[in-house]
Amino acid sequence: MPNVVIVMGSKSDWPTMQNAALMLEKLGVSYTAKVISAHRTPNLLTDFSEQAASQGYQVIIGGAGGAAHLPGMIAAHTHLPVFGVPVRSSQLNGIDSLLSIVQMPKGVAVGTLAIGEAGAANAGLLAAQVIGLQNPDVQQAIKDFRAEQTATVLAQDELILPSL
Ligand code: RP5
Repeated sequence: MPNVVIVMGSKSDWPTMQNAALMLEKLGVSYTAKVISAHRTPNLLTDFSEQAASQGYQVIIGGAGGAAHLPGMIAAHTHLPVFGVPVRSSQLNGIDSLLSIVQMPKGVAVGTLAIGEAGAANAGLLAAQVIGLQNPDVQQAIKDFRAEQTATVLAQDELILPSL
């Protein structure tokens, strides 16, 4: 069974959530992705969440837009860590998604990321960091990614300010 499962409320969330998948791939973390809706398929959501740990998943990433109760409802049914990604909505630009994911009442935790693509990529990164605690190869891949990112930024600086 893959280590990480990416759950999204609709196929329309995939252009955002694929950024989590790309990050997991880059860091060598096995994952799968599913469409499960908190309000359109509530029974499936309950079954999935209750069985996620016994299925072998270690981290769940939940992405949804609008009244985005998906990550919170998953977290209510499992002890696994859940990271929530607010998907940008057409009406309120994702502010509704952010507030409904981030503002969890005390006692059930969802680690909420930024709205949109950056949040999805960082959810993949954070999930990899959790997996990396027990997996030296993933941990090394994260260190390499960070070093590469730093080198890229330093190179940009040299490009912009050659004479300083
Ligand atoms: C949520 O409603 C989904 O997560 C999606 O972001 C939003 C709109 O879904 P569609 O109407 O595009 O299927 O359930």
